[in-house]
Amino acid sequence: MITLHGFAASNYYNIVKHTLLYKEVPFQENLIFAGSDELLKVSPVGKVPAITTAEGFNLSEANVICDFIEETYPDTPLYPTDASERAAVRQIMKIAELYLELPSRRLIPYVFSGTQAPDTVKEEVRQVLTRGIGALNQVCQFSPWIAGKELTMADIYMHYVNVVVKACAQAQLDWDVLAEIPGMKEWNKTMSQSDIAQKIEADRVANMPEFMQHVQAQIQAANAK
Ligand SMILES: N[C@@H](CCC(=O)N[C@@H](CS)C(=O)NCC(=O)O)C(=O)O
Repeated sequence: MITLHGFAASNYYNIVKHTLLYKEVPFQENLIFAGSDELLKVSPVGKVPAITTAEGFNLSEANVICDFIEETYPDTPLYPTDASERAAVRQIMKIAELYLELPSRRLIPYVFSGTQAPDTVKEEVRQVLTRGIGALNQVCQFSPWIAGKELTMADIYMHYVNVVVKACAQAQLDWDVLAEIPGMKEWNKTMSQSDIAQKIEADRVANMPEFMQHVQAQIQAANAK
């Protein structure tokens, strides 16, 4: 059986968890936070998520893990068979990561510490997000799914990217980023109503207090240096 390493408050972790649940692949969860030696054994850069297969194969990076799951468990496919359509799905995921997720993540330390990011940082983040919004407005279809008629990996990926974008941009930039992409909010609501998304959200909420304790301990340790 696959072991999924990480914690339920992580949106990257939840991309993989949603994929496993959607494909009905049996797995067990190993609660582990970033920054531990145990995680480094299965994830070379020490980030969540990682998986270990029954054969003892370790793999990290959410989209790489999802592609591995897709290839290993091709039933209930999450990518189209046509190469162009498949590439279009990956394009949405890449744009979402580079131009929405990663710039938003620059604001996370300020969100966690309850401080405001410097204006220069905010401006840089705003510029990258603006590019991402422009790109997603060109490539997202919402007809009804993000890449067209079928639900794909891009739907799962974007749904969990939006968790971070929403929280960070609202708190630090006073900006409702999802409202800038017509159709995104309605689609996101549909995504959040699935049984899988609701289970993942319940697990995320349950894990939050322990995760925040971990974050506070890390902040205190850094301040003590
Ligand atoms: N590129 C990685 C990013 C994963 C990531 O940033 N995970 C966060 C948790 S949501 C993490 O482990 N952060 C700890 C760190 O940056 O050291 C992926 O796609 O899996």
